[in-house]
Amino acid sequence: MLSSKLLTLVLVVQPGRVLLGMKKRGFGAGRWNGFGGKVQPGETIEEAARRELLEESGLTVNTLEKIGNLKFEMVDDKELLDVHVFRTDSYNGEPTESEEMRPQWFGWDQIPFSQMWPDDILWFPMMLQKKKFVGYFKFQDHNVILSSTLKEVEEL
Ligand code: 8OG
Repeated sequence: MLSSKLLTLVLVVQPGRVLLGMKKRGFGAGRWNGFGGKVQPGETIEEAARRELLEESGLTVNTLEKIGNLKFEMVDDKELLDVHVFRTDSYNGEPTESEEMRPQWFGWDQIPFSQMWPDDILWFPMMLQKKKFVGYFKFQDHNVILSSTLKEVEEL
């Protein structure tokens, strides 16, 4: 049986552009991604999403929309990553570099998928179209997707 670890991921979207951060250290370093991390004991998933967004980008938000749920299995790792993905279309503050992330805006047609997690190219189009999705990806070496399922859903 795999135990699972709860994580969050927040995408800040504006008309025609999306904010990504270059992960400077730790898991996923060297990749562009949304903002997020582990849910701490005593926190709700949404509280964790807001905390990580603020810590990593300097932004606060009024509303976060649940947009996706992605599960990742890494070969030889007994822990399943259960990533709760949120989208927000408005924010407060200015994107600010943190120890963990260097934020940058990208046009919807200039998203740097070759420098992102390999699954992102599959679900970003749904996220940008505000379609909800659930996915499961089995990874080898953080780079290769061995098997996957991804589908649009009505509710999360
Ligand atoms: O706390 P830490 O930085 O290690 O959290 C990992 C972050 O990476 C968290 O926001 C969830 C996110 N993440 C994965 N896998 C993937 C993935 O395949 N694609 C994207 N876009 N984010 C991922 O853990």
